[in-house]
Amino acid sequence: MGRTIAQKIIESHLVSGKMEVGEDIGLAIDQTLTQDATGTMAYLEFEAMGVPRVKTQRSVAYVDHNTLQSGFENADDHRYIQTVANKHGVYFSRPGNGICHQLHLERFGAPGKTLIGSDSHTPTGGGIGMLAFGAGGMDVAVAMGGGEYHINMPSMTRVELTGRLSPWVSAKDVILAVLQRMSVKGGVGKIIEYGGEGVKTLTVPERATITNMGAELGATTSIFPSDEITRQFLQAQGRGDQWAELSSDPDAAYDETLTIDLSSLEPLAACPHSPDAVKPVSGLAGMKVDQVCIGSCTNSSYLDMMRVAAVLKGKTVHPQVSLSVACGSKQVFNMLAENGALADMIAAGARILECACGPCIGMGQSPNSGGVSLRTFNRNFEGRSGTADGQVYLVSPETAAASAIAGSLTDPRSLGEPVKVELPERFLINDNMIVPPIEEALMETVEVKRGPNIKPLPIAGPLEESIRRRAVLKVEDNITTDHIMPAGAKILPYRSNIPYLSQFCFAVCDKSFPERCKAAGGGVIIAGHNYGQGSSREHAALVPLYLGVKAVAAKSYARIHAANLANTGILPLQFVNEADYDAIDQMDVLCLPAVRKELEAGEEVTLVNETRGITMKLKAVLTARQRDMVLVGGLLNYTKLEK
Ligand code: MIC
Ligand code: SF4
Repeated sequence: MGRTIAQKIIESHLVSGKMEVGEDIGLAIDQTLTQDATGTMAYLEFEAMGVPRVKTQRSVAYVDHNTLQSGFENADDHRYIQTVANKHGVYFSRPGNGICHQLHLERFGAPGKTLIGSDSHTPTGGGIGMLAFGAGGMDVAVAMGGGEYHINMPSMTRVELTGRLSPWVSAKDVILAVLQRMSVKGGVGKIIEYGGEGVKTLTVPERATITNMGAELGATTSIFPSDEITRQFLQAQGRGDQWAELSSDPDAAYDETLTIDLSSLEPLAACPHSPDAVKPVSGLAGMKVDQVCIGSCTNSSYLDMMRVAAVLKGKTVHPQVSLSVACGSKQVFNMLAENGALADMIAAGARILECACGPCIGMGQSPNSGGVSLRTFNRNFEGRSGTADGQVYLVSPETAAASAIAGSLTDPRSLGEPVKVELPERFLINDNMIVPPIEEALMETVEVKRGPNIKPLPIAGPLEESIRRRAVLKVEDNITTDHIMPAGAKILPYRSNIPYLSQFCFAVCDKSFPERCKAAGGGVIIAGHNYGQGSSREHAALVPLYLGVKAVAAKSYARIHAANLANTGILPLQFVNEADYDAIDQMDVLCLPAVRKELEAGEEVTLVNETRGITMKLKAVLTARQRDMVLVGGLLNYTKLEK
């Protein structure tokens, strides 16, 4: 039988396991990326492994998240990452160069390669035909050391694109339409492959917007074919030699197919507080807007920015609106500066930010109390903007720009004649902000500089024979990693200081959690479906570990978070009978009397709710390898033992 695009790349990188849906497979990884908010941990973990030099074809360390330096912490972390990267064979992208995913697409990504990144939006690379996965920092550290990356073999979903987008309707509306149909958990365990006639109407940056937000579907990754359009993009980046054609076989079998008629789409918006709460802009039009933010790894390409500039040209941002714009990379920023588009934005009153994640991760530009903020970003989780009651809507750059002028949510189709923007034949190429690693022979001359904010990593011990702890927290469905371990300008500088971070664990849902958990001597977290959706931050596992969390019992998990729990040595359990979720209240005393033996024997885990006198069964959400990992206290211990 024929192969899908993803199956072909998996086949050519398969190191262990069978390509059968649900089976644990180990892949060889060609490239890795890290960003600064997860990178400090990833490099600390890499150092702990004792591998002198990365073994990948290309590893890149980007600095794009923690760019507000209101104390020494972020600058120290940047310096640590720069020196550790330099020493161990990693390319370093200096602060100001741009957002990791945009940059990787421009300068390093290549069709047919595998990439893992310590950031959940790494699948942006799927826009160029890469098989790119978001992963926890420990997984990235292992891949840098030459180790396999493990996933469960996903099922294949094909999204058949027909027709062509109407004027003022954009790639963002395509992925919002997919989210509307599939929901934030509809992609779990799946690779989403785009195909059909509509593909050739979309440029690489547009495809990348779509694969980027596949993360919000919970998908393992998303991918487009690599075709003539991909070749032209790479050529315009001066990398035509890295192009390879990639398509699915005509008889490839998909487990599921969804058809999206591009011609029938209209501008859409994801309403607070979930990327799948999607409604047509036309139905919401007229809603007063306080803030508009344009940028992020989803929508900060040259095409996006040129369209925004064309809408803003000759206009003034509405007096009641604050508009911020951040280009995705220095390349984009520089080109806009040279062709005058930046001047059009400045003249209109846009607040120009540096090329970085910025407001997307709450690094500045939090909206006013209860403020309505339109953002071209990918996540609108509660509190993520830094304003607890901020109302964030996710929209396309066209909708964002039109609304910034009007002062209210505006359907861009009302602007009349569409703006015409084309990709350049040649992008402005200047890699002067990428520092290559020092040659191997001189490695010893590089001193890794560590600031006082870097505190030791918590490391789990071997799994106990039995666990008897309280249900220290009970939460609902769709809990995000932004709930578990919030980000934002005040907390992000402490990503390498787990003890400090721990004070904010679950602050969005329950400020008393850290104290209660510590006082109880740790415990078990009870959760609904899709627990841990969103980011790849392993801090959402490391911090609970530090607070003494031994296990999570949930109805289901988001992929990367489940892997991060196992990597840190916390046991991810799933209710065999979903209704048992209702048989546990917060602070009930729970006992897992034979957890270690049951796990070793591959049996279901028994949980006794001693407070209620009820016994139930749970399944460990672990592959055989992860089970061994949890038994010894996580991936670092496991990797050391393997040596
Ligand atoms: C995000 O968009 O949530 C982040 C911040 O980029 C995270 C990584 C992090 O928490 O550092 C992600 O998407 O993985
Ligand atoms: Fe940065 Fe936002 Fe993209 Fe995360 S989603 S990498 S915070 S721009």
